[in-house]
Amino acid sequence: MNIGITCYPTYGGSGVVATELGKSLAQRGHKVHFITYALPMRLTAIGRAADSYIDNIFYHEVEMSTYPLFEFPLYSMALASKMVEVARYEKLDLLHAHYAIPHATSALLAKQILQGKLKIVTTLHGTDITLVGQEPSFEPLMKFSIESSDVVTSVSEFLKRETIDKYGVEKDIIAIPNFIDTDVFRPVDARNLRRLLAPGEEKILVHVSNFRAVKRVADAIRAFKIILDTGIKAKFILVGDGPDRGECEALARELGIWQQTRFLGKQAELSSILSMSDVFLIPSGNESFGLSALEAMACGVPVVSSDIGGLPEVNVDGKTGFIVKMGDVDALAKKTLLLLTDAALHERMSKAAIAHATGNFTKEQIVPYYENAYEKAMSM
Ligand code: GMT
Repeated sequence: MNIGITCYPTYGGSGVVATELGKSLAQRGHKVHFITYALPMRLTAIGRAADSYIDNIFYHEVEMSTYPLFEFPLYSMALASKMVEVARYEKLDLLHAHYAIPHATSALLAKQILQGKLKIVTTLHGTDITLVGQEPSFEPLMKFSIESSDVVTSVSEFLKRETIDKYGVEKDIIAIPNFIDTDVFRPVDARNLRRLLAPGEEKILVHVSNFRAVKRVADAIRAFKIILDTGIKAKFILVGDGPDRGECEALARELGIWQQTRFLGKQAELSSILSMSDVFLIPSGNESFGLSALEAMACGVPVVSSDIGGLPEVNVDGKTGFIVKMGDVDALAKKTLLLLTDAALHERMSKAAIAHATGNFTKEQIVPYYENAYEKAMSM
């Protein structure tokens, strides 16, 4: 098929999923056209230009000109126009929009301009749905964008339920979980890196996110303080960047644990950092799936997560790690301590994490579900 993909090309789960999906579809023989305002992060960071499948991947930049009379950039309209151009000249079969608002909205406008000769598949990642909680006036637009798409998918059963129950959306939604590339996310020998970051043979905790308030990174830092207070020697590696990073750094200083905490910022190569770590912490207040937890599991790192959203669909409590009540910092510390102090338990959960991730969430297992969704759209 000839497929257009639109996503936010930044350091966020939805952009990662869209990019990895595009790469995988190209490997499976499809032609893939990314229609985005910048080159998707993982296309440059992990994309291997020498691979033959790169031949099937095309990038079309959405350019936004500024005009003095209009105060704000016209992103959604520039995107719809670019979608029309690419669909027309590249003869796209369908457009896959990642996010109902604003990407499916632009895609539907493009479809109307092309007089219906384009199928629209929309994937909900959660941010688009929670946005409506903050901006209730977007609700009609969100419902329209979902209900008018030919096929809609969501990244978890939780998000599917939430969209239907909470917002009364009347549409069949297909839940397709996030996936990992096991050539990239697998246990690798990271002993050198471990020696560098934990020269005193400290245990290593890790967190990866974009440091938004919803990630509750401060909970993880407070739990780390409780862990250190038991006398355990440990380091906490925090990867990523975002609005709360400054506050989190200040908190680590305030709690007197700065020397044991390392903020690494955005990192393109994650598998070594994950592979050298003992426990992955994800205490989010909202998480429709939790791709970063899945990536950690694939590298053999047990996860201690909150009980929110789609996280229990990824992390199996008592098997691949532990689940604690969102906001319960003591429980977060207690369960993490169990993994740090019981080597047999850690090994069991590490193996189970790899087995769960590779047994259920590989690109080979999941991408065909997207192909089915595309076929369903084409048959409509
Ligand atoms: O979590 C973020 O801040 C990024 C966000 C996004 O919209 O890119 O991630 C969402 O989509 C990911 C891929 O489907 C999911 O794994 C994340 O759980 C989801 N984030 C939230 O629901 C907060």
